[in-house]
Amino acid sequence: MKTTKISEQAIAGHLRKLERDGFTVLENVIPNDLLAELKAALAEIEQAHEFGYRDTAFEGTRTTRIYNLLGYHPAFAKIPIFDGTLPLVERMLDPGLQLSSLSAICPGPGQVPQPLHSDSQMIPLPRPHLPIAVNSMWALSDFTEANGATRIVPGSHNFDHDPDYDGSYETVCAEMPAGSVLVWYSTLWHGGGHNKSEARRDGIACYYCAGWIRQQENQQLGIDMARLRSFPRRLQELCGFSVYRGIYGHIDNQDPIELLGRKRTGKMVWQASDEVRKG
Ligand SMILES: O=C(O)CCC(=O)C(=O)O
Repeated sequence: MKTTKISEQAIAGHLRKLERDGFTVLENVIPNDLLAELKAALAEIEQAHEFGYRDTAFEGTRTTRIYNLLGYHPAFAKIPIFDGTLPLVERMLDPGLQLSSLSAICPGPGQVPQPLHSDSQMIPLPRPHLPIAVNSMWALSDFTEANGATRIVPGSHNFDHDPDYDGSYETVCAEMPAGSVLVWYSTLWHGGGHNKSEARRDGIACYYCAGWIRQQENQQLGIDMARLRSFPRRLQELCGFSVYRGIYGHIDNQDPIELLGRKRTGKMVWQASDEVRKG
């Protein structure tokens, strides 16, 4: 079987591009069978629920958005831990990262451009700052200028402010074929484009954050326990069933992974520091 794992060489190249531009595209990294599975899962949940269009300008009044995807279908569990992307994101943050949110973002025909924004603009830290979150957009259909591919202001991840909600800015369009993934630092200025085509643009945004800040979606409460127990361990950790650097996220000195019937592997900070003192 062909490996999907991103190589060290590819990671190094993408990190260079990310440092300069704030974004990079991993072209054709999603295997065809996974792409087909995700499209089928999206169609299945849309048939089962009446999601409809959203009703705010930011979310898009001609856009189908489905939040908390992990709660709806097991196929989506493959996205956050995909080895073609996660190792790159681990290098942009650190391996203690978490999944911040997983949502489908599908602007339909006639959807006007989304206001430009940065994904972490609600976090009250002076910019620029160290990386706190990383977003990625999985292209389930081709992303073209005509169907509203994500618009980007290259280099804006290093600006000292966020964009004005009604501002007009020079952007480039992140066009990519279906099966590709756009990755960007949360501080990058970007927004969905104008869908002037006759078809929907289907994407899934897989948003990660550092292990020491709050997740955007509350996955510990939003996904039912039976489903959480069925996830691979790494996904459970990303969903917040983990302890960052042996302290953040503990429950009564226990690792929350134990609530899912697993044994903790790392030491709590107190045990680790006692061992250091004992020499
Ligand atoms: O749809 C897109 O291309 C970007 C969406 C986005 O940035 C958001 O909703 O925060």
